Amino acid sequence: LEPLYDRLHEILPKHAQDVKEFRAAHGGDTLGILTVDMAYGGMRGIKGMVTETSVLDADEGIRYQGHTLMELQETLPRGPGGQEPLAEGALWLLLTGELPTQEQTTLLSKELARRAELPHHVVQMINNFPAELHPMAQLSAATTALHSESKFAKAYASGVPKSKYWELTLEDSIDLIAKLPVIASMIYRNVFHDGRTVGTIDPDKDMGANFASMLGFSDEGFIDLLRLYLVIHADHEGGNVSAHTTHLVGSALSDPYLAYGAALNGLAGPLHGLANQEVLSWLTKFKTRLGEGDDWHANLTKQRISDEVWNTLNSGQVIPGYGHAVLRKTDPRYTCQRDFALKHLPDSDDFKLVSMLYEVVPDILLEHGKSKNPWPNVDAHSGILLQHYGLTEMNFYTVLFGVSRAIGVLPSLVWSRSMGLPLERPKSMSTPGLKAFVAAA
Ligand code: CMX
Repeated sequence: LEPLYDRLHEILPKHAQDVKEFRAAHGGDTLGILTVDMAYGGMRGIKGMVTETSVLDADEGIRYQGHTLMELQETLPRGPGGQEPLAEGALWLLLTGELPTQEQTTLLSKELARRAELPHHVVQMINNFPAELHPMAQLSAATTALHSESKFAKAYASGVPKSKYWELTLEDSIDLIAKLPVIASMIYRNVFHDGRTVGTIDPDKDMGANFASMLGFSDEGFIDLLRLYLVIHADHEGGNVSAHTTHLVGSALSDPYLAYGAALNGLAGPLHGLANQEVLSWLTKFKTRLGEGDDWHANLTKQRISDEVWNTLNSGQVIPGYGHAVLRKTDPRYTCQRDFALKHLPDSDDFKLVSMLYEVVPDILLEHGKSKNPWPNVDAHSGILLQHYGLTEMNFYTVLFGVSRAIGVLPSLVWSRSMGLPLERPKSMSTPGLKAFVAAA
């Protein structure tokens, strides 16, 4: 990986120096007003942390190092015969801020393949998990157990200087990103199939192709979908639960395995990554109510959708896949997947259902009057694409998200360590304390 290390040795220290000078000149400037509602309201809108890898605009969506996802679909290197960008290209971009060449992307593909092997104790641990344990709990436990491999933790224990932290964080991050598809595939084969390994890692193939093969899929359309999936789920700036958890736990100098294991537990929540499973579960129940077996689509009307959505809302539940803490327009990650569906499965009944929901749900959420954003997010679409290619086990969907998210948040951890960002420790207040503060102001 010499070319990557060389670039990062040029880029990151220069950036750290730039930050130092910026802080010396503007460290005392204010970034906005804090209100009592912000303290109670999940800190929405507080500009309280720095994430260099990506920035989310409420209307436009995410940009990875300044590039929109639509741009990246055009500019990142693609897999052989495929039309979708490679995750390795996104990884290079998020780490360096530079669009990679085909050669640099291939270098990363080969390196990820080389580092994929799991230690014996983690293989044993995964094989001993009961099939009833949710795949996300398995993924997070196995990730945490990889702590045994941490180069960062070993070097820290032997007194490595702070200036080297980012290099060791990078080593662990690349190792972990390489191993996650293997862990995920083992979990998939154990929980939903006979536990036997199917595909093996081919060092001449990309991450998406190898991952698909280990899951047991060879369809070119599925491989391309997985490549797209891995790219669009990778990063969503710093405040979302999984990115923020990685940053917070990493700020205690817990190594990347411990930090990302914690993040996966957050991703497993129904308001965050588990929403992709929740969407499919919601759709499946709705289809069952519409009709027996495959007959459901004959009874599908906008009125039936509207009734179902209102029933869900009136029983106090959220409509999974809709709404967002920051976005105020349709999530471009939804649009990328919709475009994929229009290209590859335009006649799918499930796609028609998801498209009709898109026409019906936003108006209902507006009328309902609670959600600040009535538009669909990334999770509203992913499930039906996976169903189309035969990955039907919805309890597994968040694991795919978990493999992808590492590609964004671990580079962010590398940037954080290179800037020497400190332990995260915001001030909290009690209600009596807030009341006294407001009274005295
Ligand atoms: N259906 C029904 N009600 C919704 C809603 C939805 N899809 N989205 C928001 N609301 C409600 C909230 O529950 C909240 O109600 P209360 O005041 O009773 O608590 C109110 O609208 C205001 O919420 P908000 O400010 O618009 O949204 P938040 O920032 O609090 O929450 C999110 C954002 C994503 C958790 C929320 O929109 C939601 O629960 N969506 C459904 C779950 C989902 O799709 N999550 C995936 C997000 C993407 C990801 O992280 O993977």
